Amino acid sequence: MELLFATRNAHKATEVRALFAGTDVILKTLDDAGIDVDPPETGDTFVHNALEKAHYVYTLTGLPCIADDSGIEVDALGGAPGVHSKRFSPAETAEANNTLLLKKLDGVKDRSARFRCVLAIVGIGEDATLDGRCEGTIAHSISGTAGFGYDPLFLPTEAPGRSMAQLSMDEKNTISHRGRAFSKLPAFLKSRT
Ligand code: ITT
Repeated sequence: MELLFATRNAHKATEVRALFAGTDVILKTLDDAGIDVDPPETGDTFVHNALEKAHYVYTLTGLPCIADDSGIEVDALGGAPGVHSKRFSPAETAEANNTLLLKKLDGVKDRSARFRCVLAIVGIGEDATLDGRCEGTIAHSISGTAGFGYDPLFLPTEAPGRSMAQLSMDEKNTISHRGRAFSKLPAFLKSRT
């Protein structure tokens, strides 16, 4: 089955491609399809934004579409940055976002956090969402160079002593919010075809 992945984030696309390599789920990104749009995300929840992105591209193309809305929730910040993870700092770069997060947690003891991902599927029967999460804590400094975004600051509970940015892509996909949400996709597709 071919699905159009409504993302402009090359890191997400690389991770998800690795998950489906050698399977019959064929993913095309917007770039692959030559579609030059940036799907809107105007809501306050991952579910709203994931469905909004998938709908936007489905309306343009009529092709079955999926979209991922994801982010990091920090308990001591009341769940922020959450859906605003990408635009947490004014500069909107990973480096500036991580610096701001460290600043906001300066002197804070409770550093518990989680990554969340909602995967929306539009155009295969009723709209649907699948989700995944990964629990951990925010480190006191960055480490590692793999991955993207907040990975260098995130210490997954399931990978003691390493940040998400110190895991291989396969290791990240096994425990990550995105890996968990997308690993539910084959069974979902089977149930709809
Ligand atoms: P698309 O909407 O085009 O898919 P995006 O980067 O705008 O790409 P989101 O709105 O879902 O995606 O925001 C995701 C942000 O959350 C991302 O930019 C990172 O800051 C953070 N994030 C999500 N997943 C992450 C991961 O696996 N590792 C590190 N940071 C992540």
